[in-house]
Amino acid sequence: MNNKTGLIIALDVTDGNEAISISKAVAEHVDAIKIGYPLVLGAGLGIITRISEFAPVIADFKVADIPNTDKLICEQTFKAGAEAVIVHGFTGKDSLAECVNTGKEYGKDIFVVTEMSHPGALDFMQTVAEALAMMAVESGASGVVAPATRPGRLREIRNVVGDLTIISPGVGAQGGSASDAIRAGADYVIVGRSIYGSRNPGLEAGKIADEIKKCR
Ligand code: NUP
Repeated sequence: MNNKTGLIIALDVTDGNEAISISKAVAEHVDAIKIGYPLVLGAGLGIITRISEFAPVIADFKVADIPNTDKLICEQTFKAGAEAVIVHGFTGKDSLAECVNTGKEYGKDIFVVTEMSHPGALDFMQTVAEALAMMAVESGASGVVAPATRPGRLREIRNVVGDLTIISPGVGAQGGSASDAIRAGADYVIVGRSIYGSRNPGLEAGKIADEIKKCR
């Protein structure tokens, strides 16, 4: 993933053709297209291969199982053409190590969730977020996911992970701002509904890419 615009679209539509047309419209403004269960359950795993024509695909599968199952999930996702998989860290060191090793076998990236961006993350995740971030560093993962909705927490997670890549969701529909997240230490912001739910996704993506450019 080349950091040109600092923007990743979260493409949570469920129709394959709509996903392709939005991918085309936003391609020049994004560094990656993040897809997840909504799109893959709606359109099939092959949608990863189709979307890869427009930008590198990050598969947000929040993998969270025993090591062997994690490996099988990551393998299938990389074989479909994903450049990166998002995994959970709370399953522990052995599960995370299996994901990271599978990523290395395929020459692909693993991103580890730390503190999520929604309010419910305060119930359990916030208390262990720094430990998860530290484990991500020690595991050799490529980066972490940290919340744009809490720039203060994003900064604290940046302090733990050093120069590891941070991708940061929660901009727009969840209330976070792209510039605040970048200033707090995010390398990339992830934006979903504000782009794919707008009348003109290409225009909206361009505006957010401009905002990021100005504060870098
Ligand atoms: O902590 C997280 N918060 C979050 O919103 C971790 C995530 N992976 N996401 C994902 O980012 C979420 O599943 C969705 O795909 C995207 C944010 O979308 P939106 O709120 O901009 O529509």
